[in-house]
Amino acid sequence: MNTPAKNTWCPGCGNFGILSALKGALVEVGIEREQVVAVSGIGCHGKISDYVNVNTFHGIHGRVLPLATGIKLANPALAVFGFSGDADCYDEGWDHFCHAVRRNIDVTLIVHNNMILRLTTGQTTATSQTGFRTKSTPFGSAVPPLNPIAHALVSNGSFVARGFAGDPKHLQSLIVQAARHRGFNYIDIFQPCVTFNYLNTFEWFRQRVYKLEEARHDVSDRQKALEKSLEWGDRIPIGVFYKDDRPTFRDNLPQVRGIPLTKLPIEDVDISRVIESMK
Ligand SMILES: Cc1ncc(C[n+]2csc(CCOP(=O)(O)OP(=O)(O)O)c2C)c(N)n1
Ligand code: SF4
Repeated sequence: MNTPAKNTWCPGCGNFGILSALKGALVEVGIEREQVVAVSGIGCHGKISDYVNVNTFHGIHGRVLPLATGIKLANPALAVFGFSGDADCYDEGWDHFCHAVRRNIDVTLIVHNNMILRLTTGQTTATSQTGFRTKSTPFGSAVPPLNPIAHALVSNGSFVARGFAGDPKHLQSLIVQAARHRGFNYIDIFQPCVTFNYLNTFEWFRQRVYKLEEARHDVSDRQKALEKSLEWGDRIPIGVFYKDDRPTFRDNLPQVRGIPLTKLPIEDVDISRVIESMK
């Protein structure tokens, strides 16, 4: 699963927990590496596509989901994983996220949520805590953070989960469940940035997180999941909030439901009439 690339993440970064959980999950699920595509965005998180030995596409900022969607629609045999940051997904890529959830695109999206724009050396993102002082908010962030889990739930998300990079074994089990589920498999991960986020540290999360499965949460109850998604403070839930089976985007698209685009013969295609019609 390793690549020859030199890992340049800071020692102790939460991204290591995600990388280790991902590798463990791919081995546990037993998908051949040729069948896996990892698409990543721009940021520290985006480097993950250099460190795992599968097919990879390091895209542009905020565009993980359009790329992942295209790959999956063209070749549904592939297991497509998207890796995004909180700014990459919840700021620059927010519109793509909203629509991927309701369309139920059959990909797994992993968001490395460190609650800060790291690669640009520390500004607030949509998930930064109110009052958080950064380069862009010297007097503290003035607005409440966005709640992406609640948003995914109210938009009919079919697999909605949250993990913690400080508990890679639990995170691995979430990625395994996501990889085995058909639909938009969304996992937000608390990923402490040990260099720039002095507030949301490993210790901060360790003191607060608890596992939904240990609290006997019913993953088929969207209403209860929504209640859980609003919990924030001394106790913060991680685990699967909600899961169901509903048709994916591809199932509802007659034009791509048949033979995959990558298998269609292209030798005899005549596009001259289309070109003519556009003149
Ligand atoms: C279109 C575009 N806009 C802005 C940037 C500048 N930029 C680079 S990384 C980044 C955000 C990084 O934050 P996040 O997605 O949270 O990832 P992290 O570095 O924290 O993993 C931004 C805004 C860019 N590269 N491209
Ligand atoms: S700056 Fe933060 S997110 Fe980036 S590698 Fe270092 S610890 Fe990780």
